[in-house]
Amino acid sequence: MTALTAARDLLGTDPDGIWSAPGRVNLIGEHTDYNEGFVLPFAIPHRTFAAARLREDDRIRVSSTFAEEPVEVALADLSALFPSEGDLRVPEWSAYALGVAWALRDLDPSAPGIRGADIAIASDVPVGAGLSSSAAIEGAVASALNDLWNLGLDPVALARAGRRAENEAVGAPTGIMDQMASMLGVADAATFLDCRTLETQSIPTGFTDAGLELLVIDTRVKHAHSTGGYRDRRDACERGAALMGVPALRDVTVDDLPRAAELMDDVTFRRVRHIVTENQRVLDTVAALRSDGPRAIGDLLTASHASMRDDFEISVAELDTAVDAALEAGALGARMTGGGFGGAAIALVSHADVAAVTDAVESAFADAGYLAPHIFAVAPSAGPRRDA
Ligand code: GAF
Repeated sequence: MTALTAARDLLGTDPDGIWSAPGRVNLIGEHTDYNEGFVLPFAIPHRTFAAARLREDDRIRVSSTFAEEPVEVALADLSALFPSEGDLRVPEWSAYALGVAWALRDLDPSAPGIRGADIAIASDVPVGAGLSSSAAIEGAVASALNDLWNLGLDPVALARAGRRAENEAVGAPTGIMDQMASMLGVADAATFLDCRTLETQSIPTGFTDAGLELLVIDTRVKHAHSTGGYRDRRDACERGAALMGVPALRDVTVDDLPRAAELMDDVTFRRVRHIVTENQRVLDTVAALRSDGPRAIGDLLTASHASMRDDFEISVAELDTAVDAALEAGALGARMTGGGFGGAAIALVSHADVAAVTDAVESAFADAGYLAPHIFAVAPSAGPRRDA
């Protein structure tokens, strides 16, 4: 059964519509988003579907194929469920959806189109793999409510609502990359996003014409951004920016690094150095894609991984094994993608080398006694849409 059919079946009655939004991979630019820097993600073919139907009352009810029980609450009571009022009092999956409903309603609680709704969610985005299954839920629900409530919001406003859900409803201190990547996805192009201005440019990746595949290697080590490591890195970045006397690390350049080294302890300095050099690598990757094509970006991807492994220290042994094995078997470049502490790596591979790289990674995982990884190719794909 497809995820679209599963969402429709789960709703139980005829939906007013079915909407979907994609997950994402990040080609390069990790942890730069909340430092007001640059990122280059793209939407993937895996999608989350929301089948929805307006109700006569003011209650919102969300159900999902990954949970046994639906969650139902009055629209006006939504904020009482979230961490700003204490602990999260609903299952995390539902807080992504309910948080979006809360954030959209909060823009104008008296908007005439706002009513209760039943929303059923099903997804084929792997969960906990660093592919933004949460942003896909937020994008699908935001798209559904934007239409059903006649809000007329643009994709950036919907992405902002998704980020508010993540930060304030779920309590994960994330940036806005994932929501923007999902909401602004286009086929065959990555989204070059300036996280300070939220300006975007579509950058064609040219993978197919260059005979390349982008492989995702899901290590199956689950990660979660509402837990300590992500927040700790964010705190270190804020400390580094304060010591440099700038509003955000976006304002620090590679030339400023010697001064940074004098101003801060070694750990904070290495966190700062990752952000500063990663921002530069994003700019270099965009320039290389434009002038020389995707075969020219491999070394930048691999350098990004080294920086996350050694300076930002967010990799894990499984991710390093995936990257090393892929490179040894001929990948042009490889890196972990997403927030780290588990999740997935990506590898840029010539079409002819896909089987060899896949075999090499699978063997390395088996030799190390790790769970067998899930390995699949992804191509840049379209953003949200109404499917029915
Ligand atoms: C997670 C977060 F949700 C993003 O905002 C971003 O910080 C990413 O980790 C790291 O680049 O996906």
